[in-house]
Amino acid sequence: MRIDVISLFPDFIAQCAVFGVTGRAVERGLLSLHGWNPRDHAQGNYRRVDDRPFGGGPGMVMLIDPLRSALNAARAADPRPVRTIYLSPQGAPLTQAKVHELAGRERLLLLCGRYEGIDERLIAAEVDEELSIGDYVLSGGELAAAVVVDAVARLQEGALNDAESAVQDSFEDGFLDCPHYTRPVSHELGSVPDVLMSGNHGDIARWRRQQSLVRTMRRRPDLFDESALSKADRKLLEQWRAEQAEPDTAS
Ligand code: 4HQ
Repeated sequence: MRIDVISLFPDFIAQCAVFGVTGRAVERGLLSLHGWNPRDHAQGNYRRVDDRPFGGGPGMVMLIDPLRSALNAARAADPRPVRTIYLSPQGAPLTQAKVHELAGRERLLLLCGRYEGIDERLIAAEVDEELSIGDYVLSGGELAAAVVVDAVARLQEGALNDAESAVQDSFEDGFLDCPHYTRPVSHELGSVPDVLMSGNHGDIARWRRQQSLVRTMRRRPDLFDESALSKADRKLLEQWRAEQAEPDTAS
């Protein structure tokens, strides 16, 4: 997959492709990242990329033309069709389902705004989709674009090693991940739950599933719909509730 990023700080995006899973995806030829600076497409001695907002108010707004020229240069660099995405708090929330959809595309073109944002006419004419990485305000779209690049890169076939398999991650099945433990078995901070040392893979799988369910219910009630649970999941939740009601029966 090829990702092009329009940004006043293209080096920032390039740095995403250096470390860890993303770096490995680039090394393995699964991902290529290309930065485009609208300043290189700006006119005049000052190479302006922004101007004051009509109607007044604080801050600056990014100009249409340097961005449009950078977008067109990025599009022309590869013949395959490309989806243009603007990162902003006004966008639809980025979810793991959306990440899967984006990861299946051959090309993405990510548009990063600075200042107060981008002239709305450029967004209306050139952007296919507006995405937000969360309900908070960044000083630019670069970190949001880096989030998209990272989340999409690790889903490319062959990017993760076997040990890093994505299927168990939080959100892949709509629930939060279960807790994880490693050596030592006993530590002054506590011991590892017995079930994980039991060697009974059925019990371990059920315990992990139960932990995922309970954590999601408690920490993310917005994601949790008890009425949509399978019979098996409902049973795990009922068992957990019974244990809460009578915590001493095991010892
Ligand atoms: N910004 N999710 C404002 C964000 C953001 C977000 C990017 C700040 C766009 C103009 N982007 N600029 N949250 O806060 O994606």
